[in-house]
Amino acid sequence: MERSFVMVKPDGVKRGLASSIMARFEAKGYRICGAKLMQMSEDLAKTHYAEHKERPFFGELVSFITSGPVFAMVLEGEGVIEEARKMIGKTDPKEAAPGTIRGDYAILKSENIIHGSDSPESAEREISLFFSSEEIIEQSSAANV
Ligand code: 3AN
Repeated sequence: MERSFVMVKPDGVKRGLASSIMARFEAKGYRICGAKLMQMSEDLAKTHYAEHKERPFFGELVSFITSGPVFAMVLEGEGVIEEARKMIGKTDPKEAAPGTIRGDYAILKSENIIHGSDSPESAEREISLFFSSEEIIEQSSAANV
């Protein structure tokens, strides 16, 4: 089953939006198979955002994403990678439609509340960067299911 990596950024966690954001994905029908509050190290931030390392805002991006705890999640369900991106909305919150997470909760591109994997390759890479295999629970094999 398809999986995606989604992360509420420090601005979202500080504003107390982590649970509301997680609730949107659960209400849609995706399973949460991993979730944790964590402080990203500078090394992890640089690896995660490696594709942006030549961009002028790279330094800002790394200091912002390490400025406080993030809430990282692994979501599972059919088509979750593309659909979670639709639920998240455009990178610039000013262009994100109302009803999307960025459209509803954010104003600035540099503080846009949430990250979501943009392809199956990034999903796989990001899940393994942030979660160990023991931290990902197959719900069908959980004791109470
Ligand atoms: P997305 O998160 O929608 O996939 P990307 O991958 O283009 O967007 O950008 C990664 C992150 O870099 C964004 N979430 C945003 O926080 C930040 N970012 C992108 N463009 C800018 C910019 N022009 N100025 C500041 N931060 C930016």
